Formats: sequence, C-alpha cells, structure tokens
Amino acid sequence: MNLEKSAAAFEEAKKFMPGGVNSPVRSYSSVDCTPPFISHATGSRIFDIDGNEYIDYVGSWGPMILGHAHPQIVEALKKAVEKGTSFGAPTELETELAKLVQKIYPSMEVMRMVNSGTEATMSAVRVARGFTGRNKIIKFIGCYHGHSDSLLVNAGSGATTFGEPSSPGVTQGTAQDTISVPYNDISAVEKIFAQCGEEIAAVIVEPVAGNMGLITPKKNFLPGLRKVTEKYGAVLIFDEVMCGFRVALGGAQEKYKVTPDLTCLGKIVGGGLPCAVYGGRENIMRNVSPDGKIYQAGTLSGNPLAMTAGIETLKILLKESSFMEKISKKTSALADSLKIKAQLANVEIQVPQVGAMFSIFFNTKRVKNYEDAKSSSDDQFKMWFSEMLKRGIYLAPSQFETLFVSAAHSAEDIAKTLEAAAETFQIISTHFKNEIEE
Ligand code: HOZ
Repeated sequence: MNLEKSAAAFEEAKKFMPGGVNSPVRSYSSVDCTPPFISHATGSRIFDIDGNEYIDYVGSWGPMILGHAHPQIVEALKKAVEKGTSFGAPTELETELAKLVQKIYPSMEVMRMVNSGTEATMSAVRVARGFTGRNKIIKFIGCYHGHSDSLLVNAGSGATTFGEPSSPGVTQGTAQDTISVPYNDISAVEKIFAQCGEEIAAVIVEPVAGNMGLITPKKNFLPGLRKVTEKYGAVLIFDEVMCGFRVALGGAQEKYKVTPDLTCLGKIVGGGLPCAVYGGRENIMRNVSPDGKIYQAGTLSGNPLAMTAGIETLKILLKESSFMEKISKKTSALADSLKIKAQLANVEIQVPQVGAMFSIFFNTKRVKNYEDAKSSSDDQFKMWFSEMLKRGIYLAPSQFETLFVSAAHSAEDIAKTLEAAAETFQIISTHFKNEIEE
C-alpha cells in the first residue's frame, strides 16, 4: 500500500497542528502507521489522497449509519446551503428535529441543541449541578464523555490510548468533584452513595460503553444506577452520543428499559454534521436559561445545515421499521464470523457486539471493565490494525474505540473483510508463535 502523498501531507500538517491532527487518535501514533489523508467517501468506502480505497468501519466515529454521502442527505444539504449557512437565530428546522428526537426518545421532554458530544455532556452535568445544588458527580473509569474538565478524569478513548486518562490542565479542585468507579460495579456505586449521597449531583454513564472498546452493561448495572440515583435525588445522565440510534433506535434506554433523567445524543443525530442534543425531564430542563438560571449558549447551536442532515437521517431511520433489526443482524453475523476466523488461526479474541456496534479485544477473557480492556494485547492489536489496513480495511487505530457497521455495508464488503481477517489472524498466529518459541 502506497501512502507517499499522505505521508507528505502529514508532515506539512504537523507544522501547524499538534500531531498534525485535530483529534489525537487520528494521528495513528498509537499504531506506528502513517494516517491515510482522506480525499472523499461514499457508501461503505473511504478513499485517501494516494488513491487507496478502504471498507470503512470507523464511519466518522459513529455518525455515518447510512453510509457516506447518502444521496437524500446530500440533496437536502445542497438545498439548505443555498439558503444560508448560519443565522444565529431560531428556525423551524430546530423544532422539526426536536420533534423527531422526542418521538424516538420520549424521555427527552425538553431539549437543547449544541454542536458536539463534549458540549452536550458538559452542559448536562452543569444542569444536574444547578438543579440539585450539589457539586459531586460519579463517572465510570474508561468511559469517555468528551473533553470538558470535570469529565476528563479516568477517561477512555484517546485519553487512554495516549496514556493520559486524567489530563494535565484539569485542576485538582475540579477533579476532586469527580468520583470514578469501575464500570459495571453497582455495589461500588452504592457504597459511595451511602458515604456521601447527599453531595452527589449526578451519575453520568455510557449505558453501553464504547470508549474502552465496546463493553456491555451487566444485567443489574443500569437498573441499579436508576434505583440508587432515585433514592438519593441525584440526576441519572445517559451519554448516548455513541450508542444512541445504534444499539436500538431509541438507544440503550429503549434496549435495556431504563429511563434516565437526562440524555446526551450526538453523532447520528447530526447526520455527520456538527450537532448534539441534551435533554430530559421537563422540570430539570426548564432550569436552563432563559426559562431558568443555568446558562448555556452557542452561536452555531441549531445550525441549519446540521439540523437538515439530522432531520433527513432520522426520517430515513424511522421510515424502515426493520432498519435496526437488519443492521444488528449484519453486525452480529460479522462479529461471529470474526470469532470463527480467529479460532481457526488459534488467536484468542473477544468480539463484543450490540446493535450496529462491535469491537475486537485481543484478550483471552470476556472484557467487563477498563482493567480487563487494558489487559488486552497491544502488540497483537497493532499487527491486526496495520495488516487489515494494508488489505483495505479501515478500522479504529485503538482497542479503546468501537467499530461501526452502516446500512451501506454490503455482503461483498463483509466477505472481503472476513477474507482479510482470516489472512491477518494467520499472520498474527505465526508471528506470536515464533516469538514465544524464540
Ligand atoms: N475519541 C473520538 C472517538 N471516540 C475520536 C474522534 C475523532 O478523532 O474524530
């Protein structure tokens, strides 16, 4: 695979941006590869400036559930762009998107549009603090809720990939109000509530964790969080930025039948444009300015292009009643086949999957939390990643991320992916066997 042009573009970019990128994981430094610089993408395929074509399982880190450049969305955006790109004033589009979101997420009685998942979670935490008059929050080790200070403590995703789960620059004063607990450990949460429950404003959780690889909630975990937060009057926040419209149309709250007080959505809700939403119980959300005193604002919030892409995406998702069932079946068949290919090559992997999300851990045991995820083999993953890339399969360059299947992935795409995986597992098997024998 030739990446000459990408390598040159990367060198040029490094002069102007830290690591040559605008989001750390894109630098590929964790996998010692040159990141392909992208020229365009369509359907399930993404193309780099060197002319390489890949089957894409990153999907812009989640939003592209319909595949890239979906014709209906492109058409709608073309029309919208001609009417102006930003007004900083109310439009009917915002209410139209809000109605669609509420139809799918009835718990979001009142909501606010923002521009990114980081903004949504940061604002939801502020609202929870303002509403309860309390300071402390509980988050889970390895969950990533964007890069606001309170939430960048024991965080997953790039923060873990680059070895800084608690970032320098977050003051001790801020960090001390964030209590971190192992994911899936309900008794640890109950113990903390028993110690200082009256000081806790909120519990924020990825109800299906996607930023330490994919980790599913144990049966008692989400109901347990609901119960304990209710008991102590704390706000339960579901960060469904990644798993919303992915594990079920109505996200984890629909799938696991646990209703949070506040929900954060992002990625798919903006159809690939910068957009996120936070919202929930009316009596909480009415405290947001100008109805209430909790301040949050944004020039580009409710931007007409983002609203348009979001509206078209949700309309398509709602139109076909079997959409989620089909995409989930496709993803689970892929996950099962990957396990079989690995077994045939004597490579031990775990492939957790829910809905249209899956990930691969080079681990002999089921991964239930951050500690388990961290015990996965980094060397095997690096080899897996680079060999798959050479074979035209575009994966996330870290085990602490999730992979996404779109409606555009065809049977041929899946077959090609499995063929590449079978060859790659064989290479891993031979390499690591030799390493042990040496
Ligand atoms: N850490 C983000 C996904 N979990 C990466 C986003 C990006 O690089 O675009």
